[in-house]
Amino acid sequence: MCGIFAYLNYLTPKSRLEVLDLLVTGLKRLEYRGYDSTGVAIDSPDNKNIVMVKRTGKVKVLEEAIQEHFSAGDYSEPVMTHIGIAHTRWATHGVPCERNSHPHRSDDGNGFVVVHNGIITNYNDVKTFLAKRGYEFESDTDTEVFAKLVHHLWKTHPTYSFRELVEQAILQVEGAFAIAVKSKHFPGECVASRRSSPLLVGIKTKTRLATDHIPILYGKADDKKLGPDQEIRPHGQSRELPVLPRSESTSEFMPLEEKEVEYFFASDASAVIEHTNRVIYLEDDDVAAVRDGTLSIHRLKKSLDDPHAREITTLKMEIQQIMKGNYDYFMQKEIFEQPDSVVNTMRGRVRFDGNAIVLGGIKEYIPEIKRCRRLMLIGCGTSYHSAVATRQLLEELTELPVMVELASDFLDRNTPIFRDDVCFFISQSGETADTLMALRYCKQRGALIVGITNTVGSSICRESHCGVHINAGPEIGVASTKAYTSQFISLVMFALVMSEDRLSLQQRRLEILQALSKLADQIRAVLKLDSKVQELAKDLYQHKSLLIMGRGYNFATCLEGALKVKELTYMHSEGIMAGELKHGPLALVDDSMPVLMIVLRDPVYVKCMNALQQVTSRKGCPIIICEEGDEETQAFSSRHLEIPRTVDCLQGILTVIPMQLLSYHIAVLRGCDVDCPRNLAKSVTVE
Ligand code: G6Q
Ligand code: GLU
Repeated sequence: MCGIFAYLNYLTPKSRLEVLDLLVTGLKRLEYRGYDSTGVAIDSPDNKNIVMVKRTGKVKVLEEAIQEHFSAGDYSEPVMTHIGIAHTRWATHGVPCERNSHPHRSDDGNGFVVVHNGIITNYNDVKTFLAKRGYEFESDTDTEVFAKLVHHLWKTHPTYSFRELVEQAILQVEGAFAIAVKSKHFPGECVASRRSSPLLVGIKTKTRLATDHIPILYGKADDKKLGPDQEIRPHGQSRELPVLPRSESTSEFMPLEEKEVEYFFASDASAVIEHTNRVIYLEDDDVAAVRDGTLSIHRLKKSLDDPHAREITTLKMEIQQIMKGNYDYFMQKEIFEQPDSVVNTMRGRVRFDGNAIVLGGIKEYIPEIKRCRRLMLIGCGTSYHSAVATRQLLEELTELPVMVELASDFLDRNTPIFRDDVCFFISQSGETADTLMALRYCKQRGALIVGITNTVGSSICRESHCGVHINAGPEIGVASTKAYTSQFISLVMFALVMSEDRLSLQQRRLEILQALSKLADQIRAVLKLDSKVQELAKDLYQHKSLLIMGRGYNFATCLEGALKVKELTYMHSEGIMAGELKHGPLALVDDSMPVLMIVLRDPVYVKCMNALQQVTSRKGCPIIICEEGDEETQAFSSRHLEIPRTVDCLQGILTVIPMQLLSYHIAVLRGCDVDCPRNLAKSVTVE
């Protein structure tokens, strides 16, 4: 989920030191994406080997290591053609350490080396397949299987080209990835591909390119099979390797052929813009290959709506702009990433066709968790709110008592903890001091510790007995947004796992699974409310306070919405449980107090309508978040935001998004620093 940068010079003399410099600069441009370790691979001076340098920590650390490593040996001699690959890693499989850093290699001789972003979800099946054939693994990553799979295919299919080998390997892997491969056996060639993770190719030539399009070459079914003994078993099912199609050139188009050319493969344009503004954005399952300085783009299967060619786009943006995409702030970008980040959280875990859920990181512990006395969910700030949001569903599907606790308060109270408690520690950063202290407190008392974090290898990860990585990708804005929705989904998936064998709950589970499958599209629909929310922000931004009311499954949205407003806009805001209104907060309501109410068609609808009437009869004119087409509720106010209908326990994901957008727009209107609100830090490592 972080960064790939690869550089190929063809008939353009460059020393290996210059190439390393380009690679390091490329990685620096991708630093904003967040990462935990780095690495590069180039050819050795005699071209007989590939040299790799990897480091945990910042690109700066890698740069220093490179200076040290390459000071001896002849790396300053210019070479006509060379390919170097580089990577920033955001660990998903295996802690950040040198051993797990990319590039990963196929064998001792570094025959094939690979950089990869994303997750190979069936890596365990591929690993078993390769282990049976004598491959030994040296890292904990999913990526390594890819390098070794290409090597296996190379050995069994000596006639295949480099590109064909990578294509065949891609056919075997599932998940989301962007990948770039370099090989000792195919000098001067590079093959790259993507599925759900971004990747583009930058092209730099001395003269203007002869074409604006790169034709796409399609696969043709071939009768070669790998043989019945060579099966990869995806998700425990037996599946023979498919008939392998090999793509072939069609005579209609010629690939891009240039004499002197440089190619850049990168996760985004920020890494290439200083070299060239001519780029091709690869589409899912495109395989881009450079051989003899010629770039070609291949697809294995042709679909009816495929274009004939990929267009070469001319970038007109500045680097700063590109890093944030079309967004002004990282927070805004992260809000809009949620249709993808929620899918990444579920990827490889939820199988909608078989209604099955596997959480690999806690699978072994499920029997023990089922025997526990109670579940405790502990966190701070937004992470705590994700516990509030899912508590009711956890109670329903686990039939266990569930306590939700703010880590700081939990410690202040010296809360009694028992050996048969299961304690969940929820944290985006995995480093929050209060949460970590609470974890240690519970661990000392013998409870089972489950970590729910976004940062592999963080302190909370390391000190937990087991856990779930939420895989939301790096979150840069201080205000947490996509981590919240991914924490929410991780806890929902846990509840679904716990109820797998409860017959009476099957209908409910099915309903939730179906709703999960529609969630990404529904989030997209909610994000379309952006301009309407912006208009509402214009009404609100000069006020001093905003009350946010709701109950049931949406109470957490009120708390989280109020936190977002406070931290981003410095305005007072309060999340109010609608049932508590008449016990005090109603006194605040008059015709000038801004109020936002969440009123959805769920089991507490009638009670929410009561609260709405209590507010309107005190001359309050609330903004209402309600369901699409719910005219009865909308009749109570001229200002409303309609969200799509989903199952009650997932509503909180859809209702929090307008709150994220609202706080963002108010902050912009008030001139606040959206990504770094005053007095706050992304990782709170002090108590
Ligand atoms: C919210 C903030 C903050 C955060 C907590 C806990 O927008 O980011 O409330 O959620 O500081 O942080 P962790 O989730 O990293 O433990
Ligand atoms: N899944 C790979 C790993 O854990 C790649 C992670 C990334 O996107 O950087 O190493």
